[in-house]
Amino acid sequence: MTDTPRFYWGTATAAYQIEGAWLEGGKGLSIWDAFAHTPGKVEAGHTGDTACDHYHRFAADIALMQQLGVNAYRFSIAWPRIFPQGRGAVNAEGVAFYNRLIDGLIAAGITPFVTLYHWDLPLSLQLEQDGWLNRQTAEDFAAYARFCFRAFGDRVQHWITFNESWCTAVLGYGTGYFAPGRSSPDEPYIAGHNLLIAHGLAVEAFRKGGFSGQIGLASNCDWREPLTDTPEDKAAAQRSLEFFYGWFTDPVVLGDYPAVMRERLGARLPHFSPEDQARLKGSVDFLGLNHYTTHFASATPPSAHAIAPEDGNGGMAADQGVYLSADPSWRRTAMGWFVVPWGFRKMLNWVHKRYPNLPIYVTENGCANPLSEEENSQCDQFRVAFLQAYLAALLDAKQLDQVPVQGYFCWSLLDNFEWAYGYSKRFGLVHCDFASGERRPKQSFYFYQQHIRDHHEPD
Ligand code: PNW
Repeated sequence: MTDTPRFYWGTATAAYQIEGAWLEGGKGLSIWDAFAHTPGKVEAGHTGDTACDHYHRFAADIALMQQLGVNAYRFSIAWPRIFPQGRGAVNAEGVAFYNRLIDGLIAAGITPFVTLYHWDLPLSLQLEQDGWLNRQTAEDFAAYARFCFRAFGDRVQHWITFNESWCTAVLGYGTGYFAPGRSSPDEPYIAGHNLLIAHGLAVEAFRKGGFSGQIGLASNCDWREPLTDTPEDKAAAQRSLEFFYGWFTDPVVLGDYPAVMRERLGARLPHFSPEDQARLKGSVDFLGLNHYTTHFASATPPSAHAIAPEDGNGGMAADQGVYLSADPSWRRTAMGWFVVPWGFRKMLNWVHKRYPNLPIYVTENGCANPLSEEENSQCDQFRVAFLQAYLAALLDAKQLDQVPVQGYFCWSLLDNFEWAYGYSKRFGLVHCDFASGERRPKQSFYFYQQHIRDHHEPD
């Protein structure tokens, strides 16, 4: 099967955020099951136990996507549904579920983009070996990935090993806002290192196994605009981008961490062995970018409108020597994230310039609507305006700047479990009533549907 170079218009979700059925179908527990069940970790004590009940309603969700008109769908496989203990015995019921989902998508003319890790590490690997602090978890991930390539690779041609390793490392091991809830200055760099090693091992298994298709990463990055024109602020913005997107992209394209990270972190940043380095260099067929917002960056404290670290860069500011701030006129989403469409265009250009020759997929972009529940359930005009502006910026980058963007995945198809915020933030094109499971397309659903019709590229 060859990959036709058409543009993919899609939506994205993640297993723990939508599936529910946390104790069904032979699934093992994940670190997010444990974290959400720990009092005080998630707003209002919400959990993903039922979420959107997608495990039972996936056929209806495929029908919604058909109605929307997308030709691609990015979802994640729950590792503990395949290997309940992280390794060893396979859970056939879990494999059967993803077979049904993949077959249903293909029958509907929707290309599956499969993420292998969207944060739901099997709990046993956390308890037995400290999760991503231990290289053994990278070996276990590679075995799980190899199993998925064999089980689903006859139909899946687009693979993403890791979603937002920055979040796993910084929020999971630095601030502790996300599972496993650890808080340390150095562990983010160790966890990040093992995530990269895991990616390298998985891609080696993919390529040596002779599977067809493409494999890459979905890494997040916010744009950093120099606060002033001084060389110091320009360098601060560049440094911040290298600590953010470069941290996980330089190694898989160029073979090592950005020089500025090594300079500033010294021995706190682990080294790759020559074997790991050889595996990593050139280990992506495309670049995935999850993009949500923009900040100003400066080398010295801004005189006004500073962003608190916990609001922006997750506490790694001291390591970077960068201060973040914002323009008070920028609108904010319900997450408090700034709406700056021109930052998206600059971000895409930066990625292409630093890593030429690689196609780019925008693997996530979207917003949590700040309007009231009533407006949010139908007339999500804030989201319509957000998408209108960000999609225009995308098309400018693609058409005017010649950035090789080949796909865009709106986050998210459905309102879902928004991690530490529980169900209090709604990112969906489709409203979900979490009590009844009922789905109802919002205004943004019809907006995106029309956008896809207007920008359809023939196969
Ligand atoms: C991403 N930050 O999460 C994830 O990939 C999705 O699962 C999530 O629902 C979506 O974006 C919206 O939040 C992020 O603190 C979580 O910078 C936190 C941050 C960024 C992305």
